[in-house]
Amino acid sequence: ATSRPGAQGTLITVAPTGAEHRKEDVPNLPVTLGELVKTAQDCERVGASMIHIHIRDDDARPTLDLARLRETVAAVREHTRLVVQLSTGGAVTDSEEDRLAVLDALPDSASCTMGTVNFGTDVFLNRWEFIVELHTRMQDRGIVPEYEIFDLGQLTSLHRLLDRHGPPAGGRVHVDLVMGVPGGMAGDLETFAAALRLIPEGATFSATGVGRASIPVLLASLSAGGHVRVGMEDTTTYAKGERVKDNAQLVARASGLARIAQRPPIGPEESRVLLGVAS
Ligand code: KMH
Ligand code: ZN
Repeated sequence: ATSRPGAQGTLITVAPTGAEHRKEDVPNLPVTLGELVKTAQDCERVGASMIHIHIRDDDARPTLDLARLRETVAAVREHTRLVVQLSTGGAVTDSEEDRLAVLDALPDSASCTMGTVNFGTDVFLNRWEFIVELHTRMQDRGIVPEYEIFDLGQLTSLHRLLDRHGPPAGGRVHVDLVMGVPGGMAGDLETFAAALRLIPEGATFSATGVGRASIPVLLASLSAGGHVRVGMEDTTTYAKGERVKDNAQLVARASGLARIAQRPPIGPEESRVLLGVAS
C-alpha cells in the first residue's frame, strides 16, 4: 500500500464542526464564520491542507443555506490556501435537493457518501440514484469528490459507480474511510485491512476514526501509506477524560505522528496535485 500515489507525505484534512454536536454540549465547537475562518487558519499553520466544512445557522444549528455556503467558501479561500471541501452529507435530516444544491457553492471538493448506513439511532440515507446525481454533477462542474466510505459494501458501490459513470472531475480517485460510526464499519485493524483490499487500484485514501477509534485508525492509515482526517466532527475527546481544546490541537498531534512515521504533512499546493484540484 505504501506504493500508492502520494504516499510520501501526508495530506491532513481537518473536519472542524460536523452536523452532529450541539454547541451547548461542545462550547468550543467552531460554528460562526469568524470561528471557522480562525480555525482554518490555525489548522493550516500546524499542518492541515484540506478542510471538510459543515456550516451552522445563527442558532448554531446545521444548515445548508446556499448563500451562507458561498460566503464560507469565499472567506476560507480569502484567508487560507486550504483545499475547500463542502459536505454534501449535511445532517441526517437534510433533503436530497438541498444536499445536491451544495455543489452550487462551487467548492474545490465535496464529499460523496457511497451508500446508506445506520448512524447511531438515525439513518444516513444515500440512494444509488442520488449518488449518481452527485457524481455526475461534480463531473460537470469540475468539483473533485471525496468518496466517503462508512461500510465495506460502499467500496463495492464505488467500483460500480466508476465502471458505469466514469472517473471523477480531476481524474484522480480519493476515498475517505470513516470508521467506528455506530452502525457502520468498526474502527479496528482487521476492518481497515479489509477496506484497503477493496480501495480501487491507483486511488489515494485517507481515514478517520470516530471517537475512540480516532488514534488506532490514524496510526493504521499512516502505516498503510494513507492520509488522515482529524477534527471535532469526529472526536471531541483528546485523551481519556480530556476534552479537545480546539481543532488545531488534533491537527498538531496528527502532524507530529505523520513526521514520526516519516511521512510529514504536505501543503495545500501538493494536496491539489494529489487530488486533481485545479490551482
Ligand atoms: N453528518 C453525517 C450525517 C459528509 O459530511 O459527507 C454525514 C457526514 C458525511 O458528515
Ligand atoms: Zn462531514
